[in-house]
Amino acid sequence: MKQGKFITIDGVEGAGKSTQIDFICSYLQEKGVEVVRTREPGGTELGEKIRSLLLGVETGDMHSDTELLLMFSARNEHIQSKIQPALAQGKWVVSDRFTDASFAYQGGGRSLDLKRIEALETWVQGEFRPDLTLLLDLSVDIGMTRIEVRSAKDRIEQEERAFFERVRQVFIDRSLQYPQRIKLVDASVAIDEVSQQIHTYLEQL
Ligand code: Z5A
Repeated sequence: MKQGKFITIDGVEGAGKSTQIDFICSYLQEKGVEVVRTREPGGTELGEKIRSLLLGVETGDMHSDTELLLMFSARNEHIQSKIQPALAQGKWVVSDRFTDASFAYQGGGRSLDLKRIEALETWVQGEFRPDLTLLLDLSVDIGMTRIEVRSAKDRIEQEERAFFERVRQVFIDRSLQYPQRIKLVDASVAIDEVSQQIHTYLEQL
């Protein structure tokens, strides 16, 4: 059976994920690959509704476990109804964020037990993991400066600086734990230089 590749891109706010996904999709399409671009939380009709609940400031306070479970509920829908069917058709799927974000934001940021997140990962995904994860790394300060121009912050973006430092640290820890899959990209340099690093990993894939 034909099987496409699953690429995810992650990192702290303002790391340049959206910018680099444009590059990744163009690059793959030039190679004749059929690409499905998607995002988390979201990516499906139901997932986008869950995203509104998760990120909407009007949602107000939410227990950290509820936040984690909603992330995985949206993810289950995403995998079952969008990602796996596309891969089975030989398409490549590029997702703006995936499970590493749950480890970083809910595990690091919210200080939830990483073992409990692993249990949910196994429940929802079994052995399913991305073929390649590009982790765009840069300091929290630079990332914040890049998104300062935006009008309003979402529910999670309103967290304090220490939250995002913990998020970044978990991302880095995971890139050291899974070096075969997670490639750390220096996202502090110019856009073209970030794309160049990503290009090298895409060629390897
Ligand atoms: N979340 C979670 O908690 N748990 C989970 O399991 C999952 C997600 C899956 C989703 O937000 C939120 O959900 C996120 C994590 C949480 N929470 N927060 N906070 P999102 O992923 O949709 O949005 P985001 O994280 O806020 O991403 P972003 O801020 O939109 O940033 P970005 O896509 O990485 O960056 P960008 O839009 O490409 O670039 C930002 C600006 O910087 C823009 O003006 C660019 O032109 C500029 N830029 C980009 N690259 C460069 C370079 N290299 N140099 C200079 N300027 C640059």
